[in-house]
Amino acid sequence: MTKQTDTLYAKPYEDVGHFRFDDKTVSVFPDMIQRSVPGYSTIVHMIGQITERYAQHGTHCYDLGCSLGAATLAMRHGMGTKQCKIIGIDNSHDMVTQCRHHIEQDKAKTPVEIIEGDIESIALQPASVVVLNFTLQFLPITSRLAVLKKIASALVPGGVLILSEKLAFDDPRHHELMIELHHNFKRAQGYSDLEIAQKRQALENVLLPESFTTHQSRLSEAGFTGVELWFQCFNFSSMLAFK
Ligand code: GEK
Repeated sequence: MTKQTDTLYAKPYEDVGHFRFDDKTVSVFPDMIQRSVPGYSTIVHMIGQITERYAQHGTHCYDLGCSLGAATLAMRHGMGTKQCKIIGIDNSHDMVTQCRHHIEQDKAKTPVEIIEGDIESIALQPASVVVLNFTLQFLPITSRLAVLKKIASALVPGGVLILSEKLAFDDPRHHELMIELHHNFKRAQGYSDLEIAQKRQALENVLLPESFTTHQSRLSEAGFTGVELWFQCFNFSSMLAFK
């Protein structure tokens, strides 16, 4: 993937507006997510390893909110020779166009289909691995249970959901501490205080983080039999939810 440096919030804006997954974001996305999400590469790499363990012959594997297909490709390469079909879904037209291009350049054999659609309304086929890598956090809170119920009922026995999310913390001191540590991480990645502040403002009411306990109880309510936090760095996490 080409890596153009993310300077979207480098100049001061009178009104930063809401963050959008448009062509400007797409052009800098690999750099943006890499420098903004601590542990992103590790998580994507591990999605490949978890797929290797959980993908079941003759089922589907989904990457919901696939963006440019990083997790889709990790799944494709982790799959080995198992005969599965991978489906990536994203509701950003610009993301989907660029994602299809990336997938075409990859020569692995597992079939991949990239669909432009909304994960709230799309129907799912029987699946063994479903990935929501930093996507659920962009859905309205009131829609999240229904999406998770749909995933739980599509998963075959022994299937798994990999759910990566930015977290909130119940204790306000811990919540602020994690935000501060994350901002230090971004500064160390070369983002200025202005970029950090404007991006934070743009994501206000767009990215809605929740606590691990909230995710855990919603996942149980949705029909998952167990949930484990397998990765956390500051306020960024990834969970496994088992069917
Ligand atoms: C990665 N998983 O690189 N339906 C479909 N797609 C959606 C919806 C929706 N309702 N809402 C948001 N999206 C990727 C990173 S980015 C995370 C995921 C981030 C899509 C949105 O268009 C975007 O591409 C993606 O979810 C979230 O492993 O930018 O922090």
